[in-house]
Amino acid sequence: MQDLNNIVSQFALEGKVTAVLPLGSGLINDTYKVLTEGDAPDYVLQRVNNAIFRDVDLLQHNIEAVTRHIRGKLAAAGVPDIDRKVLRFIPLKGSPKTYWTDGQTYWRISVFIKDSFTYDTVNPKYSAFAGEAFGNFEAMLADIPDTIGETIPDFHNMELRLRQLDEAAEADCAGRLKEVRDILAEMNSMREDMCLAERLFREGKLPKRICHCDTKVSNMLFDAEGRPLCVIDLDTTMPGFVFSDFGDFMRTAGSTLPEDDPAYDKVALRKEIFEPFARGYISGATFLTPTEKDNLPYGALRFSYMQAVRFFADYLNGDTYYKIKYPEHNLVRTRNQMALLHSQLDNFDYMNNYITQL
Ligand code: GN1
Ligand code: MG
Repeated sequence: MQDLNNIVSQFALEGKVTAVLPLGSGLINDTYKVLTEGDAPDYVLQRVNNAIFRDVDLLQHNIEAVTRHIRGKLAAAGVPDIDRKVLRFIPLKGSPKTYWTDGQTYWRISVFIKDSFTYDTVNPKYSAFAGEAFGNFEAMLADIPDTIGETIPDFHNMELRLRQLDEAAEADCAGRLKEVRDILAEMNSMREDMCLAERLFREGKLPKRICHCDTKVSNMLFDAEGRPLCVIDLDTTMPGFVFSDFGDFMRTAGSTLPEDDPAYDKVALRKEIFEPFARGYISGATFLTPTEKDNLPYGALRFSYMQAVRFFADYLNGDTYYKIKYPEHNLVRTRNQMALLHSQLDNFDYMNNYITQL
């Protein structure tokens, strides 16, 4: 265990630190809340997982550019209370850099937004606002002047994810494949359909835009009433297809159960979330082309499938990527995401009809 107080002391914080406590449920980085005395803000300390995010300098450069640009847009639009609507990262003492490293581990600190909450689900009323918020997020970034690099190259490339699955199955290094061949066979039967976005891109029919690329519902802050405040977890904000942001929200808030719940027969698409979220998203994402809009239901399928493929590949690899709490955790996640995919497939015509009339 590293000396967190020493790490915290590298940053130009206000107030005297009283405690550093674990926070959040992310599967990649380690997150802590830094409490301070009196009126000074509390903070969020994160250790960036540099085995996954190999170029932390690029990553923080992206995040600084994205938050600066959004801050400017909000100010220009006269939005009140901007500090609750966009993250603010703290520089080091005596340096403008917003991360600290001892050469092995990488750390950063942002201001904790007071009276904000994260949820693993969202009610129908506020999912319209959540859709609008993610749509707006992309709309605001459409004219960012900085170059935003890929913090994980080919992060949401379905063809690459399938190649990684092939490699994991081929190597079978944890000896787990024999028990779960049925899952692999089913995934393989869907490959072509799920790589539609990559084909459209090659044909010049689908653009890449700066997207958040991790819009699970727990990556948004809400106020006490449940209204969205601020989009967080900006590590994967990079060029991608809009399906990423639509699909990942539908995968999480748009499911009856969390991504690792083993009650597979109860996993289903929540229409009462899909409808307002789609409406909100389309109203916020003012730039959508017809191809992007028409394929949003595919975006939902794509992300349940992609996440199932990623969890499954990690299971076959012996759990080297996602944090797990028990040995079968990634398998349970895989089956859960496949159950969601089935429910979304059952509702594919319904989703298409709904989007068409918007
Ligand atoms: C990871 O960092 P976190 O826990 O918000 C993952 C996402 C997955 C998600 C599944 C960098 O997100 O892509 O969708 O877990 N992030 C990375 O819960 O791989
Ligand atoms: Mg997160």
